[in-house]
Amino acid sequence: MFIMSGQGGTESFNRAKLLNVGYTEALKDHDYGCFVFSDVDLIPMDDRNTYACFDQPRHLSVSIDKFGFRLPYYQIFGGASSMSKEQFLKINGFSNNYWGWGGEDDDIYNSGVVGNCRMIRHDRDKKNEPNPQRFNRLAHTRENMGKDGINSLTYTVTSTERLPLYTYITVEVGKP
Ligand code: BGN
Repeated sequence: MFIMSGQGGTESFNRAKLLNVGYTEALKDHDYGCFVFSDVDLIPMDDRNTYACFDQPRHLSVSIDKFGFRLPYYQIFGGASSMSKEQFLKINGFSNNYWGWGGEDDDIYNSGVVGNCRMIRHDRDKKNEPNPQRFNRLAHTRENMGKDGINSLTYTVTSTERLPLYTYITVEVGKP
């Protein structure tokens, strides 16, 4: 199943929370065992980059045109990644506390091989300014991950559209 979770309201963007919502909502339809988390602006260029789950969490978008088809830094885990249900629950999902741009993906990271992607060019959205607190939050991932994630996720679904190729849910995720 393909879920697109979009943030409603006018508060700061929270990418990681939307990914947690996608995971939670998908499980209401079926007991899925594998989850692929992808930004909407990323188009895979090579279908040998299998969007599936592996024995470890996998970073799928390892080579993006915007970054000259190279990893911008070794630990990057943003863009597109896959995790089994078991792997995801082991780390309690994504943190719910990264508001605005940056850092939420560094909270969990790993790497892969044939991940060429085109990134759709766009300006930074309003309410997604670089989050000045991300450096501090990142220093405390291990202390917080047990209580900040899937087990503390709160949100309200405001609309669900079942379209032919994907389900589009709009969700209120609260504010910082
Ligand atoms: C990094 C961001 C990531 C983002 C990549 C690629 C941070 C944390 C700073 C300690 N990380 O710099 O979130 O995916 O750039 O754009 O800002």
